[in-house]
Amino acid sequence: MRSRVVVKWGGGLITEKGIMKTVRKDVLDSLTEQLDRCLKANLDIILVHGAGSFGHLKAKQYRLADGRVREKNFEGELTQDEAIQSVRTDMLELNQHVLDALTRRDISAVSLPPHKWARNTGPNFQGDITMFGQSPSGIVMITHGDVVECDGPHEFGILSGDDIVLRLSRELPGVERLVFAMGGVDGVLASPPNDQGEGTLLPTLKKEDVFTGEHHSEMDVTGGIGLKVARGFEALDAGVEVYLVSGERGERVAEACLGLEVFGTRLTS
Ligand code: IP8
Repeated sequence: MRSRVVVKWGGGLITEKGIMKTVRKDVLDSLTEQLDRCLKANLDIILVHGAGSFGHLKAKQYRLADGRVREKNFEGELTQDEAIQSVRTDMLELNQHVLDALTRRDISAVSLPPHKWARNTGPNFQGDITMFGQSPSGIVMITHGDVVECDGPHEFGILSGDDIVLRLSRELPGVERLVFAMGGVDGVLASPPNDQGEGTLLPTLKKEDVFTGEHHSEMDVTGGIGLKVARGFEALDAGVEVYLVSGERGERVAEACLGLEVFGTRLTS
């Protein structure tokens, strides 16, 4: 069986997080070049991307992570139903930027947006993820964080790409590694960055270790680095190697995917 790697391109990496719907094309091109290197080394890649400024800002404004809000106690012109459609459309637009970057390097991909195949949020969401294991080799299967329908009174919610990567890593056959490519950090830090923006990188992280992670809850509707680490340890427990690396420097994402020595954080048990 060919080796399979699940990669998450963070939304804060591929978009300008605070500026509505702004894609970082140079970053996308670099990540795609690295993905190409992995494909040429015969890895099967399953790619999941986050939302960044194509999802979190509007989801936050219209309280989409809280599900149906009966009174209209948010600022904005849209109803929640219109906001759901709008965020889904914006996510398809971001996904198209990802597909375009792959096309520029002649990489074939199939994209399956969660609102078409998944229900409920969190790691126990429902949906047929076996589809992601069925592509012919060399074709990259892609999905992303999204607004999905939910059972019960919430009616809808936000399914994070971090929950999706866990399920893919755990349930698809042959997944050797899970790699989180992040923006603004080299990995998991022991303490917050200083005035020069430098923090102490933890090359390895055990469950009981203390780490720091900025979570911009004023603009993020999902869990930041804490969620990645939590889902990462669950994947590790299932026998998958887990790395958190910078997606902005060198070829660290490719190195992590290929199992080479890499500057970043590796989860250990
Ligand atoms: O950035 C969030 O996905 P994530 C999805 O992978 C939306 O956590 C629509 C905000």
